[in-house]
Amino acid sequence: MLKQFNASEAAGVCGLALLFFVSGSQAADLFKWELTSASCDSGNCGTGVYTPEKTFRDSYGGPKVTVSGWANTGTGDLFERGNVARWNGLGVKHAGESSGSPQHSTDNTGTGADAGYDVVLFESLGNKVSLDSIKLGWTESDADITVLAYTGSGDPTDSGDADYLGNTAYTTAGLAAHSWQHVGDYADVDDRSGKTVDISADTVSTYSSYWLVGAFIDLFTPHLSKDSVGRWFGVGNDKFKVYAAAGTIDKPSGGGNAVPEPSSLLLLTLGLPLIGRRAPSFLSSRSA
Ligand SMILES: [Ca+2]
Ligand SMILES: [Ca+2]
Ligand SMILES: [Ca+2]
Repeated sequence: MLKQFNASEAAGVCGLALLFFVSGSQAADLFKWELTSASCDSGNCGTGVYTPEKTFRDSYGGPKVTVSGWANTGTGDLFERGNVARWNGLGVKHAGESSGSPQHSTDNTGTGADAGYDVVLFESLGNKVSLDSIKLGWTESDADITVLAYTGSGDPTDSGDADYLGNTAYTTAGLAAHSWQHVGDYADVDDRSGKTVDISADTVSTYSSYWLVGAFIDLFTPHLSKDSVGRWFGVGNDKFKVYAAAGTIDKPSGGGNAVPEPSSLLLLTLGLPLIGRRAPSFLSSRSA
């Protein structure tokens, strides 16, 4: 026999169902890529072992990620593939760079063959993702970082693709011509809590399969400028290892085009206000 709900009970049931739907949707979206030996999937992740790329599992069972190391060491500032090794975080040894400290790290230091702007390329092997936070491991003296997202429909890791990263110059014109969107520059990540920076305010509607996290380059934010709270940006002294990246997973599969976040769309569709997009994933645990 069916129970008859009165108006108050029915409203309560609807509210609970709505809460479950919304929170369930958000929880299921989260991912966290920790570049550790424990989460290594393929590519030798032994301490200090250089390989062209390594693949890591998502801590929550979502898409795996392949990481590779690049720098603007090609002719005309073209990105050139180097090697990556893991210690307490991932370092990039670009083409021609020496392997001693601090050149072994993701850095913008050095002269001659050691000079260059190192970047780590994250490639989601599943759905597109939106990065909310980036955590560093080893740092020394300074760690200003630059983050970019690919918004085209190609494959920057495919040497036969027009948007191949190796055909892309690390200049404002070169990045724009190959659909790389500047997400932001973040100063003094080494001084922040947990060496973690929350970038979610800059990635609200950006989903991509390809993200670059690199040592600070002064293409978008001037050298020797300050951010809104007085942290200094400067090139030439940043050296760090990228420990992890986390954020939300896009539901539909497909290319690298930026699309609105499903959970935000859901809230808007329901006519509910957006009270904060989502908590930084390193500052909150996965609730379900
Ligand atoms: Ca390096
Ligand atoms: Ca260097
Ligand atoms: Ca710096």
